[in-house]
Amino acid sequence: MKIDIVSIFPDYLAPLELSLPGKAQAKGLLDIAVHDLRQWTHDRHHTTDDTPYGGGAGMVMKPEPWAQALDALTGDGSTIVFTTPSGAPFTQAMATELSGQDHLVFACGRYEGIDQRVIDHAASIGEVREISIGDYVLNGGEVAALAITEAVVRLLPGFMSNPESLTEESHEGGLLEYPVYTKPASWRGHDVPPVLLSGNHAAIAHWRHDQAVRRTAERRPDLAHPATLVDEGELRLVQPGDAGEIYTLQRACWLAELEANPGVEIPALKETLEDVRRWIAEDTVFVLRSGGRLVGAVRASLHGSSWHLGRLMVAPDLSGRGLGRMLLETIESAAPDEVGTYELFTGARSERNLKMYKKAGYRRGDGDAPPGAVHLSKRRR
Ligand code: JEH
Repeated sequence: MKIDIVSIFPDYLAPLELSLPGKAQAKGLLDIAVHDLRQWTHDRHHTTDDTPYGGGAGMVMKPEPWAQALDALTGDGSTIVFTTPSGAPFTQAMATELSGQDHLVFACGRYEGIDQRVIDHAASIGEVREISIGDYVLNGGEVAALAITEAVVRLLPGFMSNPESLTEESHEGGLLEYPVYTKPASWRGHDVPPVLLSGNHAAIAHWRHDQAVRRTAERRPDLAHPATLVDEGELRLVQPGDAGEIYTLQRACWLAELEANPGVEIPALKETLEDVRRWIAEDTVFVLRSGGRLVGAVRASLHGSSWHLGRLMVAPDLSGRGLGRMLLETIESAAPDEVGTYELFTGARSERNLKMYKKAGYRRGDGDAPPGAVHLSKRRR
């Protein structure tokens, strides 16, 4: 792979040419060259910026030097990457895509960015990507080009010393990593979790998966959980747009509950759509979709060290398929670390629910239940 990087601060990227992917460069797998944009200026002051048409703060990079740089550096099959705050968010999938190209040219802007006609021109001579490395403001595109280069170069065949670690990482919309430990087993009063010293490989795998799920739910609610993808459908954290369907499903489910428990006050049936919008924003809520249809949901909120579960619902036509149990396990595993007890209420005569909760390890709790309901609880294992 050939990588050309153009910047008015080439020193910023100079280490790339030498050290970083040194091994790959030495093996001839990779050739990185950094270029000073000013070599394509022709005035005495090597001017690269000018005032913006239409007014406004700051300066804009002039088109002529950029066009000359791109014309000089690109050829058939070049991919031209503009790092820009208004680019598409950089992902591991993009790194994989870029690592399959023969030639990348990074255009690193400064000031308020590059005259749009440079990007338009680039699209006529190569494949253009406009990429951002995240929603924060940098002073120029160099750091972004550096980050993208590092992510791409480590994917090149023969670059990473241990190819196993590449196949293992499926960071594309997956779970975050579990925490890692090394010797000593006890350090400054902090012990390595005993399961990791147990030699029980199944228990270790289970613990690591559980840690990964918890971390992901806590830190990255935007990520889909492959752990929660099942044959029957897709289990995801709720989104604001789910409110209407939850409202409708809730009315269907708790009407059946009212029939099973005549005379019981059922808050779920008194709620407005606005109420649903409020609690899906406040609580931890998972929804289950099947073929695009919302067929299940569950919610929980933290009260001290207790995880209060509720609104476990499954579309009546899909009952008896283990979907409720799956929602229950999901909301349990999304509980934060400090949770010691799961608690919930269900109808005293809701035989099906009672059976499922009992099977899942729930027992009659000592909490006050509203009339016609029972309080159930379970210790976290
Ligand atoms: C920054 C290339 C070229 C600074 C501000 C504005 C944002 C907000 N993830 C990234 N952050 N910044 C860059 C980047 C990438 N990739 C980046 C660059 C250039 C990349 C010049 N700059 C500096 C720069 C204007 N602001 C953009 N807005 C609020 C969303 C505020 C306005 C442009 C250029």
